Amino acid sequence: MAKKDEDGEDSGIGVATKTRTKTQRPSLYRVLLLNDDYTPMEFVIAVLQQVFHKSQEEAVTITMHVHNNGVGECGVFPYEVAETKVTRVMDAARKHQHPLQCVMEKQ
Ligand code: TYC
Repeated sequence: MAKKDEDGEDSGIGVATKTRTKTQRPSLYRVLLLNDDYTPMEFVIAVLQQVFHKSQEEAVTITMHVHNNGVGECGVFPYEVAETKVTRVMDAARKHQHPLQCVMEKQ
């Protein structure tokens, strides 16, 4: 409660009661696709569209980037979302017997 001065006006003196609660932002993880010599381009493009909601054009750009550079980013997500996407990619790759690898790393 703020002190009132003799005239009953707020003196501006008081006890600070606000606590600064540190906001905990979730850690973010990059999801990366790794290149290999066997997974068909079309499969990688389809995965990027279905799992990462990329447009055809974005998916092609990322696929070519991975093909040319060995690794590329599909997106950045909170831990559990990143984990689910990695699992979806790896399950699809296994199902179609492609060696495609997808990993996550703390940003
Ligand atoms: N290098 C593969 C090929 O030539 C294509 C490919 C692209 C594979 C991206 C994996 O993450 C990958 N068929």
